Amino acid sequence: MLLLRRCHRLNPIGPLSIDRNQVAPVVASCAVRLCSSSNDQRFHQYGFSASWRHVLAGLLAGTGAVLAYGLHRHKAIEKSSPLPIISQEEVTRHRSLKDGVWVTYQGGVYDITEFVSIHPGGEKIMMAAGGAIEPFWSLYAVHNQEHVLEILSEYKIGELKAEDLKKQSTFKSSDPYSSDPERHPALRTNSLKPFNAEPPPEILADSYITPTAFFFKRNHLPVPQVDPDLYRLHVEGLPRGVLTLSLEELKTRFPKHTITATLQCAGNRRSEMNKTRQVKGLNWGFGAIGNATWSGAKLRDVLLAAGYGPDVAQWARHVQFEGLDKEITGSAYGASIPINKAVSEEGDVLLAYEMNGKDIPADHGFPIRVVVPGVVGTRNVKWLGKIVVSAQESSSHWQQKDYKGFAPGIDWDTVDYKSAPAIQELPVQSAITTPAEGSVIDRSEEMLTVKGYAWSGGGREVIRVDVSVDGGKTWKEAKLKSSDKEGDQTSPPLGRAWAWKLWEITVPLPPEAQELELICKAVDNSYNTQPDTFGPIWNVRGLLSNAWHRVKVKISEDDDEE
Ligand SMILES: Nc1nc2c(c(=O)[nH]1)N[C@H]1C(S)=C(S)[C@@H](COP(=O)(O)O)O[C@H]1N2
Ligand SMILES: [Mo]
Repeated sequence: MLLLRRCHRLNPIGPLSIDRNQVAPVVASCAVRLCSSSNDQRFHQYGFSASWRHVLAGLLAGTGAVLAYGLHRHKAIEKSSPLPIISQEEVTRHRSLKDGVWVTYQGGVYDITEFVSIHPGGEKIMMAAGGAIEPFWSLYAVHNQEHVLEILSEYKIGELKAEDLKKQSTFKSSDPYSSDPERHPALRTNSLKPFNAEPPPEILADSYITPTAFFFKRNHLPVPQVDPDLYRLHVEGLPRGVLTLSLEELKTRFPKHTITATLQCAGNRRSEMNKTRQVKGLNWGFGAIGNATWSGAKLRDVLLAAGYGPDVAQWARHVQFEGLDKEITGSAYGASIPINKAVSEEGDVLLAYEMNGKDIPADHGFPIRVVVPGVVGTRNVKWLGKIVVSAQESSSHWQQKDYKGFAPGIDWDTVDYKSAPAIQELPVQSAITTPAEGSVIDRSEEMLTVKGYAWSGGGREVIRVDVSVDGGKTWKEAKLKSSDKEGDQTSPPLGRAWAWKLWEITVPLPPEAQELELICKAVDNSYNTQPDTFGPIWNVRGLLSNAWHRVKVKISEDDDEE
């Protein structure tokens, strides 16, 4: 806990990224490349998964540890090892099947010539020949690393000369983010690695459906590359055993449902809360929210097919999701939702394979992501690899040690993550997208149009947005839109208002004012509304930031009258 707190202090992205950033860069690279990579899937396909499992628990501490701690120990190993000491030069001479294929790993030298032909990843292993294998494992390392090490140990032939090992430590590790997809340059980037970005604020409410390219992207880890042909979804925890589904099966065995749903990160509008008092987290503006159509199989249908029934309902309380993106420790991104939401016919939880009518793009969870409408972004697990029906919540960091709310008096020294429930349904939210903070309005225009979005969690429909142009003294009701169609005010089914409403209001400019404070606040159909200020809802992680949105604009003097 102490460590965790310290991490939070040091790094705005949170404790996990910090580990990665702080340890030697080689460790960072060794961490990831993902269980979903086609390599891994190949392991499964060829039945290698058993033999490749359990590999490098120690390895993960591995490369970095060698550099930081192991280097000076290596000299001792050199002396005591029964195996010969081999120079890098010698290793480098062994780069073909004819001369032998040697690699180094953590200061050991391995002759893997015989292994090449049975390597599940095929010829690719030859790229590592004559050199260190660590940088390649940073690309292809998988959850089953421990076992790889076991296999490797059978081929050990010597110890690398200590001084040559030292040289290796200066290797530029390959970047686990190097295969992240291209992104639109218009996005406002909050963090590059992992990639976190939001659209330019002014365009957010210009389209009821957020264009995919501009939809905010919130990744905790590198984007895993998944081969759709090799992709498998595992459904576990049910008495009938594991149900494994290919992408094709998900698409053809279950009816396709389409919903329009808004996704919001718990950290949306954190930057405003941060102005009240400093919080820890990515400095999101009000763009960590977007509205898209999602198509896929209903989670309910898949769970029923996997054997969910009244007997399971007796004990099952949560549905856990695991992503194919992995932390340095090998643990996958994960989260869970209450079972009731998952199996409810009206819950509309999707295993989505389409976003806005196209295959879900890499950044948003290709090929499958969970869409849990009405529920905080973090539970909408991308690159879904595994579903587990359980009596317990997900044990992942993101379920247990993050994404919870605390009282304003709790700080990093007193926070007890066990004391608060995980955020699920989000509170009511709204923001002004135009005009932008600080913009100058021409007095001769006489009228001012204010636009924005409004949404509430849990399927609660926004029934009203109140707007003030005088700092909250007087209020007017904005016009709500339920699509891009002019005047569309259709209501969704009760309790299933998953999508935001856009709103707009045109008001006369107050005659004397030189500056205006514009404010919006939304009301949902439970008559929940937003608090007026951030002080009383301030929390150490800057989550659930939904106080009235205030925008100050200036009014320029009318040129004609000068
Ligand atoms: N596998 C995985 N799923 C994930 C995440 C992640 O990092 N990995 N980020 C979560 C968070 S915190 C949010 S807000 C949403 C963001 O979804 P988006 O990038 O499609 O907007 O995805 C969630 N699902
Ligand atoms: Mo998030």
